[in-house]
Amino acid sequence: MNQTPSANRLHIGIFGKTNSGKSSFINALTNQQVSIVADIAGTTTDPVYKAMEIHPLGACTIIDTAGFDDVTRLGEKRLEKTKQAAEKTDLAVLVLTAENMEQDIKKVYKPELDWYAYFKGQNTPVLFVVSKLDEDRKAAFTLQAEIKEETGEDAVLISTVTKEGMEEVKEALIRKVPENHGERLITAELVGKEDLVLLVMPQDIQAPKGRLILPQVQTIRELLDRHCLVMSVTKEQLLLALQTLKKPPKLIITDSQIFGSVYENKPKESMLTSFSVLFAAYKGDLPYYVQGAKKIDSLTENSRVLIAECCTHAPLSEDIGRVKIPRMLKKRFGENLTVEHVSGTDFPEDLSGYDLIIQCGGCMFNRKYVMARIGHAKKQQVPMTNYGVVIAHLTGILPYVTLPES
Ligand SMILES: Nc1nc2c(ncn2[C@@H]2O[C@H](COP(=O)(O)OP(=O)(O)O)[C@@H](O)[C@H]2O)c(=O)[nH]1
Ligand SMILES: [Mg+2]
Repeated sequence: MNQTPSANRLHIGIFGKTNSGKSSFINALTNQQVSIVADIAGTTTDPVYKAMEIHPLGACTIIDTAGFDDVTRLGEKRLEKTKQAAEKTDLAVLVLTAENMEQDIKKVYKPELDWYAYFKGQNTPVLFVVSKLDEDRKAAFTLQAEIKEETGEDAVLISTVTKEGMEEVKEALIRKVPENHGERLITAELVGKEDLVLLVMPQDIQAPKGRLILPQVQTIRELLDRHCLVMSVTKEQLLLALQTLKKPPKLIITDSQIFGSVYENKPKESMLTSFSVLFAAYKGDLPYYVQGAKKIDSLTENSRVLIAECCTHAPLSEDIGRVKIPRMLKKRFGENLTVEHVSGTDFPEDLSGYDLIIQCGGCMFNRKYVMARIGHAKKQQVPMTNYGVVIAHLTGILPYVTLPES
């Protein structure tokens, strides 16, 4: 694993009308030919996600989107995809071209201003970029002043032809990076410097050959960064490890599948939690998930449950989401219980028909996107939980799991 995981990258989404210069802007920003530039409206159809290092921003994912005024036959579908891209966006760039400056800006730039309002509502910082400065300087400056008056934002003027303004764009982007981006911790307040942490990680047939799964890798890396003492064992070596250690671990993190047996064998003083619960908190809203999991108890045979998994074909999560959880639920509430599945970024806009949503661990999604989904569920007052928390609840271990607070 040589790359920053996609979910941890700063997602910069580029939005604007078709032909405003979005794709050219990305190419100028990255000094690469990432996006196809053309003077035919609607060249960028599906959003293009491109991982790259931008000095000095670090690891980013740049999202090039279709113009939000795209009125071609596929327009509506594209708008859907653009909305999804917006939900993943940590930092939004709105690209505008100065035109019709004699008209009312509120009319000409209504889509841009509406999107600006949307991002503000999501607490997503927005950078306005006025492109094609080389074509009409006066108009660009007028637009900049209008944007300032309308939103209070300082737009950066650029030309992707002369590269004027591109350094300023980078400086502005750095100022706009959300303050807490990348600072969230998986192990939160549960451990501190020099604490001993024991990881129980079965490497069974479900584990990929020759490597560790992403949550394990990320947890180990974080604990090392936090100057903890880290020991990893499989289930069989747990007792030997505990006997060998001079003092009990401060924290034990286990794969949730073997939580019960680890709980029975752990020293009294050691806190115990699971990777999936830590990641539920890291990626989403743990208190809402716990509340949602408890809603299971009031389901009936007539209930409808939606299971949403991010990977379209990962055997392990398929087993949990496609087989394990439905089996557990049907066993308890009857075969007639309705369980529906969606995968990838498919997620229904209307959730009102569901009694419960169960989201996968979301290791491929960034926190922003998972939180946007939770936001939809909350707004429609539909309980939502995730795989790790549901399994902990259904197997009765939830009360014994140490939950991170922040
Ligand atoms: N003169 C000038 N033309 C530009 C500039 N940026 C983009 N263009 C042109 O505007 C057209 C649309 O650009 P493109 O990046 O594909 O726009 P998108 O649809 O928003 O992605 C292309 O013909 C570009 O060459 C610029 O800064 N100056
Ligand atoms: Mg484009």
